Amino acid sequence: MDLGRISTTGQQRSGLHSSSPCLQPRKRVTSRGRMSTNVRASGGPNLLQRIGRLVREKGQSDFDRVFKGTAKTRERLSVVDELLGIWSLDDYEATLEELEEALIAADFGPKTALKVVDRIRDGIKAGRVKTADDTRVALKDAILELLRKGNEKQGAGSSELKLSSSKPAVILVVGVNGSGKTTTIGKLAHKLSNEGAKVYLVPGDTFRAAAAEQLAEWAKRANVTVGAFQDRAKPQKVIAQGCETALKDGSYDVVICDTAGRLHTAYALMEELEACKKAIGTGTGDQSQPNEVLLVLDGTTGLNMLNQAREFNESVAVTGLILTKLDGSARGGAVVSVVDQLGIPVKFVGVGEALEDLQPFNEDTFADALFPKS
Ligand SMILES: Nc1nc2c(ncn2[C@@H]2O[C@H](COP(=O)(O)OP(=O)(O)OP(=O)(O)O)[C@@H](O)[C@H]2O)c(=O)[nH]1
Ligand SMILES: [Mg+2]
Repeated sequence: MDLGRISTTGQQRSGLHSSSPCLQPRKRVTSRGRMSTNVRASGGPNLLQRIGRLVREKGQSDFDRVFKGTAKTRERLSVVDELLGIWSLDDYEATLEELEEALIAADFGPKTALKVVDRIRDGIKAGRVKTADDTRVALKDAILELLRKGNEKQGAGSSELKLSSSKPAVILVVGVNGSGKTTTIGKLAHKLSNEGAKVYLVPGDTFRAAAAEQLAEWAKRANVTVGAFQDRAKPQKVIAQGCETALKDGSYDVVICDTAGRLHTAYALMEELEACKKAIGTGTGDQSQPNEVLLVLDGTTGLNMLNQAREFNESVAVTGLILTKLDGSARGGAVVSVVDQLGIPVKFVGVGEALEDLQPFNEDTFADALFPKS
């Protein structure tokens, strides 16, 4: 495949033409607006604003996928049941100590594990927690509360995608190498497209040609448009141009920018990422863009994800987390620690490699999956 000419789904073209079938409005009603940052979202003035909620609501029924995806973390936590099997109120301190260790072993992190155990201890002292079952419920409630509080730090409903009413709304996707950014973009594009949004993908990973090819393949599966790959171009230039192209076309609701994976400790690369974020404001002529900066965290990383999240947040002010590879990981508990300590909401979880394997994050579903009712 000639990567230099990949520009739209299933086609090889050298530029964007409004006469292209790929750029025609979909079957749903699409009102082509003026070419300005104030172009109204197609499908009604608040399609973009509603879309985050719609995507979340649709996914809520899919507990089975999240349950299956968290099997390994649950396995790791089965030691909790063993501990509670020998529960005695007279010797609760010993059990709480072991419980704290079990949570640390499941990557909840020492600070968060301590908080959880402190809450259970408070319950015991207040006489609310007496039996092994009470302790189990208190444990789940404590984790749920940390997730809820952390997720709501950026305001109510922060687990939903927050997209502006003007289009295109832009999402920047960042993360370390191999965390699942490109795969997640494909799945997310599919979800947004299913809700009626017209999506444009920007191949901002100019580090290697195969990255654009991979993104183009996902665009094809999700039936959305992808911008042209520019060999060895600066990513910030590609991103600015991609945003400008989508803006000028006028029909795109959402632009999702892929970026190359980078180590959170590589100073120059993190600076480049800041430039990529700024380029979105330049390309759209709207300094409030991107609406979302999503950090993709590999669920198999364990507690190291906390350092990653801290550094990425410092550079580009992360607005949401996506936790991938939960299906293959026993270390998903670490995300509780990130939410608790940084107050960044989790927006989605990846539970496989297929188009449908991206689930909106829901605290209750996640806690139920980790600690199912016995
Ligand atoms: N099992 C599983 N695999 C996943 C998931 N998400 C991504 N992967 C796999 O993880 C690998 C890396 O995914 P990519 O999407 O290429 O990751 P990336 O962050 O774009 O990688 P770079 O661009 O190289 O930094 C691929 O083999 C994906 O199929 C998931 O939720 N579950
Ligand atoms: Mg990639």
